[in-house]
Amino acid sequence: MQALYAEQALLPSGWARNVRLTLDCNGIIQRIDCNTIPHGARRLPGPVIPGMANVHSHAFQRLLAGLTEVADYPDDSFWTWREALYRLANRLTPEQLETITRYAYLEMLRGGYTSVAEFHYLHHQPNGHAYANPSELAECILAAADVGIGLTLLPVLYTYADFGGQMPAPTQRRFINDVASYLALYDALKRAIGKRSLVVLGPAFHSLRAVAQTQIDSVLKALPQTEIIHMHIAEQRREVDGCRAWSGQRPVEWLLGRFALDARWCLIHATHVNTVECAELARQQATVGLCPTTEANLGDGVFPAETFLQAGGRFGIGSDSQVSISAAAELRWLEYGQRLRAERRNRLWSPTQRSVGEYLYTHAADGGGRAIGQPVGAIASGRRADLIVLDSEYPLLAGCPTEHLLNRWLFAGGKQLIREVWVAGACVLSHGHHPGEHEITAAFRRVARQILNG
Ligand code: NGQ
Ligand code: ZN
Repeated sequence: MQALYAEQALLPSGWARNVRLTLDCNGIIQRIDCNTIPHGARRLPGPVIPGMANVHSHAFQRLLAGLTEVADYPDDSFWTWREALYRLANRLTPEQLETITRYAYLEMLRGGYTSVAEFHYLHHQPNGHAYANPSELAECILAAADVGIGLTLLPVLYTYADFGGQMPAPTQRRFINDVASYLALYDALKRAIGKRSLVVLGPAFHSLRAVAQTQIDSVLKALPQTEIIHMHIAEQRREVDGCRAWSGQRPVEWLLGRFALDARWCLIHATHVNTVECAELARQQATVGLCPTTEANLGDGVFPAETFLQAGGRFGIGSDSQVSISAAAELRWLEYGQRLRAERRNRLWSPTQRSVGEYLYTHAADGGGRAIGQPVGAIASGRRADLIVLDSEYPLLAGCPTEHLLNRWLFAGGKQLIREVWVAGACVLSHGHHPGEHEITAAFRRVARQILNG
């Protein structure tokens, strides 16, 4: 038993004062008392909010962030970026993958993320042959989570290059499995994870470009217990056009017509959805995984968040291509996309939560936690004590009325505003510092030089 005490904490009912959290030995919140005194509890040095779930990460892409902003073609696009991405993906050794991932996860803790769903599709050797241990690369991801972040490992089924079962390109060889090899990998990972308390396993389908309906059916039939299912969808217009040419339907329309999209489903991007698709996704309680800084960077488009949230839709946020690793930046750009489109201010809020930052943060944390299958996303009993402690000494927080705290951070502050990060009742980051940071950072520098100068 352990107890924590905060003068201010953001609970599902709003900001509360003088809050005491009682945790069990697994870091799960057993009890919350408000308007109380510490009674020997450890005092947290600032306002406390729930840690954020990162619902969509390809950690290795951190090495490419900011290296694709030089114009190569008059018409640079997602698809030309993807060529650069594939070149990197085809060079990485298991050790390099682990080193980059561990560093990215350290940055995630610094950016306010206390758990991450890794959408992992790098499975084989560059020539497409399995490693002697077929789950070698996925186990590198597991190892990298030793920085103390919660991990939802999503091994990804990737079989085809495009709609209608197109043969994969040589540059995609590392990604490719059929249903049988995929399920064998899934099983091996279940064994490798064993009883690790901060790790959850779930299935993922890369996209409608990369898998066939019968494969989705077979995988879901083989994994009836799964509580989460992730998939990219409708990110680029070309993908919408390709889906229509192949099936006569838009991607989300196609999916809705064939699967009951319950609360287990997390659809990544879903950028190009119409009003009918928005309403139906919301009604079926699927989560959308929005990655606004990546979607802006890749020229994907703007998700119609106002329409989706008004329909009661659930969402989480993800750092995806890692061009930014900051929960605040994702939420800021989610709101700014809507403002730029509407030519108005303050778009995403509700009558009970008029603070844009508070509305976005609490919904993304709760929706994200659910989407990644971890008991996180709110300071509530039964949830894990994944917490962010804001720095009450930070100048912009001095005198800041409680209702503006999150807006100060999301719209005007930076990472310095995060004073401590807690995962499962353990402090993993204090003043931006992590006990392993020197080693983790030095290893990343070494790998970056090997790959970029080698
Ligand atoms: C990915 N990235 O899975 O990393 C993809 C590109 C592909 C985004 N969708 C790879 N943002 O389409 O094969
Ligand atoms: Zn992605």
